[in-house]
Amino acid sequence: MTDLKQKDLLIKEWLEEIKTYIIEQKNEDLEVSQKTADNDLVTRMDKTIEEKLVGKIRSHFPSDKIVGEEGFGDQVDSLEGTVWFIDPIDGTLNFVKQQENFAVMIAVYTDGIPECGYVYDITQNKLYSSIKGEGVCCNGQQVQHPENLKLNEGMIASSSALMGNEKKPVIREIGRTCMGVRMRGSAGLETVEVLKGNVIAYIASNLKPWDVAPGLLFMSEMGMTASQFDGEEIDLLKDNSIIFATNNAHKEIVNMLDA
Ligand code: 2AM
Ligand code: CA
Repeated sequence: MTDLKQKDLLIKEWLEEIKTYIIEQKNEDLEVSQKTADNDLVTRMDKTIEEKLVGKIRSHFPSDKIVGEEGFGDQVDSLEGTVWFIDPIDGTLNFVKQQENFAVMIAVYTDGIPECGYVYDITQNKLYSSIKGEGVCCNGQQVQHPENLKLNEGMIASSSALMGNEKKPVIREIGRTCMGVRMRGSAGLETVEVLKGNVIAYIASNLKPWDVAPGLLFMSEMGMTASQFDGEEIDLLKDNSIIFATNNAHKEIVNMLDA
């Protein structure tokens, strides 16, 4: 078995442990607190899950670097070597308010090239995973490539922050050009909607590296396009405003954003 396959199995084992932990803890006090704003929350679970994952990575791969949302990782200013991206709970507001529509996310990159990525929809029991070159699977079953639809042939996903931003009316114009807008509140799960073909694009502003790291691999494995709003490559060392889309819809969205 290759090192990458072994790593993939190990990560999947860790994710199963995390799922069991979340299910066990779900009726306990989440100890919710605010970070940068009223709707930017963190819970005891976000912190504990990240701490657990960082501990496992450090014990198995001590020379790798870790970029994590809750600060248990490293200060990373270069993508040289192997870098792990961890979002212990993506969609924390959903986790607190709905106890569903959240995901645990991990991605591993070496010298800026993706190796593997994971988005685990815990309550739906659906693990989306990818090893570079092998496409994307859901619970081990290959996800089929969606049709390369144009903007007026499907719906888009976006964030409420971006859709409600009065300084960016073009986003609502994009929303009117397509068949409808859906907002799920988890960057990872919105990305999954794109690769399944449920929406033709996900457009969101100021996402953190851990919000997009697995999705970037998923998009390339599905032959779809991922970029920043201006069409430039996504940079995993900074915040990015991103478009994940079918190739046709991507071209139209970049043109509209540029107009
Ligand atoms: P999070 O739950 O891990 O913070 C919500 O539209 C999506 O955007 C979620 O995936 C959320 O990730 C992400 N996001 C990134 N930055 C955010 C912020 N400052 N406030 C709220 N959500 C943010
Ligand atoms: Ca998070």
